[in-house]
Amino acid sequence: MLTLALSKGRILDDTAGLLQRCGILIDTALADSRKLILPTGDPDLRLLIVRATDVPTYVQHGAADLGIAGKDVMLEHGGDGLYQPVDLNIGRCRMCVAAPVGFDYGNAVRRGARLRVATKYVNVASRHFARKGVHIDLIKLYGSMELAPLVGLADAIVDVVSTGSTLKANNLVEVEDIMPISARLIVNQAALKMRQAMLAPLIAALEKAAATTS
Ligand code: PRT
Ligand code: MG
Repeated sequence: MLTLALSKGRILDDTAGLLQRCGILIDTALADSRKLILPTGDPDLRLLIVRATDVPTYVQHGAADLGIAGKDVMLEHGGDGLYQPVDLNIGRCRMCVAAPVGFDYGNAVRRGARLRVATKYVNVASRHFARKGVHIDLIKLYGSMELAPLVGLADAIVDVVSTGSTLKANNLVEVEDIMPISARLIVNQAALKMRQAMLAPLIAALEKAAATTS
């Protein structure tokens, strides 16, 4: 029996579509229920539905053999003990720096101002600003980063953006693009060796389905 950990929330629908194209059927009624372990049409494959940021933890410790997690999540986690063999081409968005309309971010950076940056992506943000030589004070948040600059908690935020409508609705603009983000297949390194025969066909099927995702 293989165990695949999936993120509940916004990428679950796209993930279910991808699995379907690999011939893995999920009972959507069950997926909408409160069950945390779901069977699939394949008696040798079950799914865990967990919080996005917990997916790498389940896979790292071998509680799941493999998982699907955003690159944003993997960058924060660090990816220790995990193979990331496939870009699944779903959950596309971009990591960026955003600031209030009217805040001259470029000027603040040029004159070496110390910026207060609110984010849940503290590792990505520290690396990004260190690379640019910008001094920052990081403020760790767990959600709704967009609020922070509106109430004077921060000068800027680092967050993922897809349509841009959340930024717009809160009078914020993207001032720097950090990197494109998409969901990744992650595999427990020990499982890849020990359970190669079961894992290889599933990884190959996911890779093929991802390649045909527009
Ligand atoms: O909700 P919870 O705290 O449990 O976890 P989460 O918010 O990290 O997970 P979830 O389910 O919201 O997102 C899971 C994954 O989806 C993330 O790890 C990303 O890889 C991917 N993803 C893709 C996104 C977005 N697009 C996205 N737009 N994750 C979050 N957003 C948020 C963003 O943070 C911002 O608040 O959506 C808002 C912006 O959306 P637009 O369309 O207005 O730009
Ligand atoms: Mg969320």
